[in-house]
Amino acid sequence: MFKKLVVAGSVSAMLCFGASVQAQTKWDMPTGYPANNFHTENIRQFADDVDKATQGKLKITVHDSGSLFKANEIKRAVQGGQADIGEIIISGFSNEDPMFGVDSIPFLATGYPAAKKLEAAAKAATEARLAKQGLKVLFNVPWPPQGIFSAKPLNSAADLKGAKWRAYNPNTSRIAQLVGAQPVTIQAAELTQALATGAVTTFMTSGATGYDSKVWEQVKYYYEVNAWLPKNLVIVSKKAFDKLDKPTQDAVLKAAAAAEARGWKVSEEKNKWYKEQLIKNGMTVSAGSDQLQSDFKKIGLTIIGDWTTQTGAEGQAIIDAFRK
Ligand code: PCA
Repeated sequence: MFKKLVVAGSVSAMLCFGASVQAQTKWDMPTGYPANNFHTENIRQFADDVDKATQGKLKITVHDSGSLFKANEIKRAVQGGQADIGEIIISGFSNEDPMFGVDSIPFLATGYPAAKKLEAAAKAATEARLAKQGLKVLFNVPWPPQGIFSAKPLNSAADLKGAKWRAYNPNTSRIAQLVGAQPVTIQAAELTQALATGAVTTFMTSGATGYDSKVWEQVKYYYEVNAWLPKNLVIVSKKAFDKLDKPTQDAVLKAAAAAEARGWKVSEEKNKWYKEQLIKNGMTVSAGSDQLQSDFKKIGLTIIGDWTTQTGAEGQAIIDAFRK
């Protein structure tokens, strides 16, 4: 009897020891953008913060540049459990649900304070949809305002007819369609290559991606129309998150809140720096002619009209809350 108890005791001691060793969790985190991009740097800091706060109990390994999954495959990978956590550009999925495209409606929110307000107005609707897909949003960070890059100078939207236009989400494809350009979907990680081979000559993005992709080798003009600020979201599989113990979950949420605040700040601060780098590398940067601006504003009105039709009363309520 006594012997049995001792054995039982040591078995449970072993189990305890085993459990504490196994309590380390490892997450692979695919992201879509290069190592020196400000989103990626912010995410690495987030992973380090989680590591420190949990004393190594949760290790997040960041795989940048679309190396584990291409940028447009990351959402499905996290939904399907092939990755536990990942970074996505939410407007890339507006074909799945128009709500995902709210931050890429041209000229709705054109600066940081407005983008923040729009984010707050659309947050509940966006997160409820993702929750239904088993996804929890940990934090969001905006890209700097989107402008037009072109190999040739542009005076109006008519100058874009027939151009090979790089798109990164359904709204940028739609813009190509509206100006009579040929849309080609290319992820940021492949943009430099697509420019080098002449697959595309014009596109909308931020100074950040212009700088990351060294677009000045082929592209000489940047028109800062500040059309919208698309957001990247860091999403985690709800299943993976629920498996963590409470202190670890709290550490993740705390690091995520810090990453969101830091990311918004860095995005805004670096916006000016990116523009300076484009100029330093020989690009002509301007606001664009009145004609170009008014042509793009018209495109914005078409797209917001489509969006409110698609999203109905729910979408209208978001626009109203944003404009209040
Ligand atoms: N850069 C990303 C998305 C928006 C941006 O500024 C890209 O061009 O793919």
